[in-house]
Amino acid sequence: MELPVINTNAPVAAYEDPLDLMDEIEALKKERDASILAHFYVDGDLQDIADFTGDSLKLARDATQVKTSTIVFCGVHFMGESAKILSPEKKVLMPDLHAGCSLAESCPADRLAAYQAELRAKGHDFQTVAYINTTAAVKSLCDWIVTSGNAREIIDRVPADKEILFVPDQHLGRYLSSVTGRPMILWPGSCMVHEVFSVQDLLRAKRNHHGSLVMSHPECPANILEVSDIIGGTEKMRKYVASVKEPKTFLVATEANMIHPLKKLAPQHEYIPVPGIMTSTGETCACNRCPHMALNTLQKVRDCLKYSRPEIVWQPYFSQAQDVLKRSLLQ
Ligand code: CIZ
Repeated sequence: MELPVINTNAPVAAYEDPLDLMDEIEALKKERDASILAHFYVDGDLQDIADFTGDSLKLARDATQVKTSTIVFCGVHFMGESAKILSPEKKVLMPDLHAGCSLAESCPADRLAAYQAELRAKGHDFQTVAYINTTAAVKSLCDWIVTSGNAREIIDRVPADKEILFVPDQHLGRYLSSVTGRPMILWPGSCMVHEVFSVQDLLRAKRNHHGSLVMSHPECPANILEVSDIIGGTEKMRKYVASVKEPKTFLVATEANMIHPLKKLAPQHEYIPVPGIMTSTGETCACNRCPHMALNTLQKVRDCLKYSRPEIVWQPYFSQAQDVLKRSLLQ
């Protein structure tokens, strides 16, 4: 697994008071007729100023409902793209267009097209199901798009006589195959954040917190899922903690910013983020934070509202991606 390269020569943004920035953002939102959508994996301050928060499924649907002419999407690139594709008439801005995704990067469109052709040449009769963490160019080559929130329902829609090629997350694909009973051909991608949880550390934390429950995202590898009490995407995690009235301790194996909405919704519980482990040294690291999500800051939100850029611009292949996104997320 490649760790993100940190550019120590990059200019450091001058400190600005978060409360002043929030006031500026509020005023600019009105001036620019904008709404802010924020994923659960961005910093808590951004979630607090957002008009809509959620997982990528909810946010893609929210994007089609917002009344303003502009959307500022605090998340990663594929999420902004999906919002633009589903709401082409809106201006979609992102605080930082470099906020990518290790899963999306693992599956370039040309390699997927070549692999699909190879499978067809070998006689496979399949449909391609893509996790939403893919580029629009990849989506345009697929039959279905799933999120952690709708995956089982969508997989049930794949005709029983078809094989399934699942891209790009091998761990999510393996998990979905086990819960749906559908065999899958798996693309070998994985998420840089969910890949780094150590099962030994998780078991140690469980021993140290008697009665705690392990709650894991299905992007985690099988050895983590095997010792988990609750497996689900971020919306499922929220629903679960809200349904438990008795105070509990949850060991949470997903992006650490997820603790923010969990605490807000169900403050009776204690939430402990499972730490990541650097495979190179075996040391605990802050790698349970997604470096791409971390590119979203209050300053950048203010600046993108102020200058109306950077913007997700409509691309010719968005039309094909629109068909599959609509069919999978809106119908
Ligand atoms: O679907 C999403 O938004 C992702 C990437 C994770 C989750 O479970 O919310």
